[in-house]
Amino acid sequence: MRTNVFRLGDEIAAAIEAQTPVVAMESTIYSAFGLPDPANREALARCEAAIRAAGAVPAMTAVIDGVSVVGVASGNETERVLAGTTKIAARDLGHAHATGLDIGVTTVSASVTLAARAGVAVFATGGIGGVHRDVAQTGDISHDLLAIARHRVVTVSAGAKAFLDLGRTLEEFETLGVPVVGWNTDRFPAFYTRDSGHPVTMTVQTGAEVASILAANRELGHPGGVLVANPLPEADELDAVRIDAAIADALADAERQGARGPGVTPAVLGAIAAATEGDSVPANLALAESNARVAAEIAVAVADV
Ligand code: PSU
Ligand code: MN
Repeated sequence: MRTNVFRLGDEIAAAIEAQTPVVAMESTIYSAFGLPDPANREALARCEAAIRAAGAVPAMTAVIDGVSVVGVASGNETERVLAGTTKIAARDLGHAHATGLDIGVTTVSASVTLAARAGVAVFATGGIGGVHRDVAQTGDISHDLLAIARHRVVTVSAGAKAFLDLGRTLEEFETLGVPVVGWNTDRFPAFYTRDSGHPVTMTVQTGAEVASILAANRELGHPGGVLVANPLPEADELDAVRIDAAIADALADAERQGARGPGVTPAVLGAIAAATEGDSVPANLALAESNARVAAEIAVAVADV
């Protein structure tokens, strides 16, 4: 039996020891599942710089040689992760270990699980998974939602991908008992656009407010995490009509390709990038960086509580 199931990167272990704020990051969006090369590298560099500039340490999660890692080292280890071709959700972590998987890129559900295991309270992503529009036929609901509900970690996201059923995604969060907190907004963002038309459950302006929600939930014994919904910067917003048309085409495309299960999200993201002639990519980079910055501000506040 392999003994090493989990490890912290050296810098993260030292940061946790010194009580320096840490922000966990997923790795699926920085792989070919999320963004084309070299946009993936640029996204990672911008997110890490934003986190450091705000006074926190970035900790990307991944599976490396069968070990679940929080804090992938820069250089060769990061290169291997960016080139990863196996998508790992929370339920896959055990199997990845048992088989000694060389590289696995972690989704939101896996990253939140590993952040909780590491004692890291804040996690930044681009957009979470959610309830798919064809859920009545497929039953497709991302495990991201249950993982966020299960672990006491703050997830910062630009809403959920616009190709999902956002109304039903929000209903699911209500069912699961997850507060959906708007960062300087009372509307749930739709990833490429700032307003999905759906309200959030509450609005906050500061990291301290989020830290206070987390602390209160802990004190009250309310389990699970908080979703912070951060709209992408106004300057990077895409035209809603254009993106809706691209999404409709992308969903039809993914269906034609016969994408199923974990293959659906990457197929649809690729088709949206093609349909918008790449305009979705800078928007994706800008929102990931903005989420990283907000997550770091929250992590700094959490460390202060
Ligand atoms: N949104 C993006 N890019 C991504 C993802 C979401 O813009 O790469 C990834 C995230 O890792 C998320 C996952 O956790 O897709 C959800 O996959 P699924 O729908 O199979 O649960
Ligand atoms: Mn799914």
